[in-house]
Amino acid sequence: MTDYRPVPEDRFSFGLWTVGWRGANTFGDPVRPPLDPVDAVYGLADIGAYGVTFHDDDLIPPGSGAAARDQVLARFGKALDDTGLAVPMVTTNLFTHPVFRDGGFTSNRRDVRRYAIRKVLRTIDLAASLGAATFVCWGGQDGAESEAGKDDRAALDRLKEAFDILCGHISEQGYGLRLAIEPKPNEPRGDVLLPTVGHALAFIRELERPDMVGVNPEVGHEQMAGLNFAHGVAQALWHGKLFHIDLNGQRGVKYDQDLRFGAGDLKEAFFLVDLLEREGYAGPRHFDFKPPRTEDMDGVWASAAGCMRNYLILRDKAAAFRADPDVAAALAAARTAELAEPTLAPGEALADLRAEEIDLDAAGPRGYHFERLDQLALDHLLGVR
Ligand code: GLT
Ligand code: MN
Ligand code: MN
Repeated sequence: MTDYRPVPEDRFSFGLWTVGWRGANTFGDPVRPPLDPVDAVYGLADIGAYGVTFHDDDLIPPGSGAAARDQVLARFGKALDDTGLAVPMVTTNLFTHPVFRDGGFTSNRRDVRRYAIRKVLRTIDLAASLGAATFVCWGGQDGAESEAGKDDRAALDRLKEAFDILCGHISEQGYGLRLAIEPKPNEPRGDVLLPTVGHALAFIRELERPDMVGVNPEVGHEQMAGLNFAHGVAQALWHGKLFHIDLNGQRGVKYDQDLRFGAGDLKEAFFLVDLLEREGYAGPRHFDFKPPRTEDMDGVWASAAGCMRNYLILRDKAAAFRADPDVAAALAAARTAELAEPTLAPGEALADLRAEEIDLDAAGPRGYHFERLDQLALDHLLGVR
């Protein structure tokens, strides 16, 4: 029996804004003191994470001059060297400052859009200098409360323009960076552009460099829209577009809860881990959660450790499920492998298909035996097998 201690090979990473979240919400003031990014790095290394991620403003206080910026980067770089923590992903804050009240890339105001692109270009250069492989773009303020003031088609044109500019810059500079769009259906805007994984995947195909852009789906964001997260991730994998992932917990269709991973829909978390591990997803397992306001700093670190622990437990459970001979028999009874067989045999003519007969009276009553299989999954998850 393992003690579920994470090791760097597990590739667990956390945003500075997660353990550093001070707990301010719409109705309540901050409940925790600021966390120095350097202390966050040491703390994350202590609990067994391999990587740390951040928004430009999480690390470099907005308005810092060149000297202050250099000093921050030097201190942060030393903490990375001391701990061996990597920076696998970086992103830009295009949502906190009042100037982004109507979004960044799709603000109706052109000067704001130009500022947003400048801010991202600068952060991309920083990301490349730290060796990040992925640059996440979450356009939380890119949306609307009403159709009256926003021309959605023009907004999509501007969004495409921004991504084309960013990809142009990355390839011109020869950076080894790829962009990952993070969809979200609403919050902070009434409705956000590119609300789901499916919308983002369709948008990417319209870009000049679709090969450079993928998705960064977040568990809670798809579930806020009532969607099945594992299905969304499976489709992103099918398109070769799962560039990064935000793991957390959400209970149902409501505000973005950002619970620790596993503390939401546990069964969907089980099948998600099963999918990521079986598909050989090689990217970071990135936690984007908010330690609840009830917690002091001890609770914050307990919550972060819980994200990783739950992933490791689910990884174990999923592996045991796949290795169980009863599961193999139930999978065979459910004919899951038959779905991998092309419906037409290679070279088969449509005439053969047309000529075939099915005995509907015999075929109609056949059961698929999915319930037995699903119960075996629950037995494993609940620890009785
Ligand atoms: C913000 C948001 C997250 C995004 C972050 C990246 S910022 O906390 O709620 O889902 O991943 O910009
Ligand atoms: Mn979220
Ligand atoms: Mn996220």
